[in-house]
Amino acid sequence: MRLFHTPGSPYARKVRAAIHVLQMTDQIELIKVDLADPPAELMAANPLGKVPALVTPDGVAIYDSPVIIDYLSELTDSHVVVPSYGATRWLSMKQQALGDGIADAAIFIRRLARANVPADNAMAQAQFRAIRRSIDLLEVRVPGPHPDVGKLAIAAALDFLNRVGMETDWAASHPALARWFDTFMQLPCMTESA
Ligand SMILES: N[C@@H](CCC(=O)N[C@@H](CS)C(=O)NCC(=O)O)C(=O)O
Repeated sequence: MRLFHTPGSPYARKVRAAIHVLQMTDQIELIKVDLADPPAELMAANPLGKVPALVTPDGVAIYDSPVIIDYLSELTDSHVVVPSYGATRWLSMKQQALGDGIADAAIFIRRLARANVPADNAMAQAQFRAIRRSIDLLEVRVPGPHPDVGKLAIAAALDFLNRVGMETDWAASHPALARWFDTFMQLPCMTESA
């Protein structure tokens, strides 16, 4: 299988980390793409032109990141990354939505900045508030230690904020979440997928 990705994408990071947890690294070839000049193969696989996108040996394209992780989990008949049912599943799904949503907001803010929209613009400010509310919630509902898809999404999103230098004081003002993040980032799935 081939995974189109960029090293910097938080969604691709989540998928690479899931691949590690599922012990599928030797079955998936990582194809790094330049989103400024996306290859025809990526466009053929995903009409949205976004990464990550997975192509199976039969040529079937799978996107977006939650679907890829669900697909790989089913292939391996594993519920380690995507819990199968009940409260554990829904918490994990919800955490994935929150983590991906933080990443969505951060990416939107960066797009506005690239288009020379000032940071105090109402659209940007609404996205900053969404990120702050999400981080505040995570401080009172600190994620657990198990690397399921929810925790992978949250860790990938927080790491993305750190890497792009956005909301960089979140760790100082959210000590419980910062402790979780520091420990979680030491897991092999996170160090190996960086
Ligand atoms: N919901 C998608 C989001 C994917 C996404 O937005 N990827 C960004 C990179 S971080 C992208 O490919 N952007 C290129 C574009 O929008 O043209 C997922 O979870 O996979």
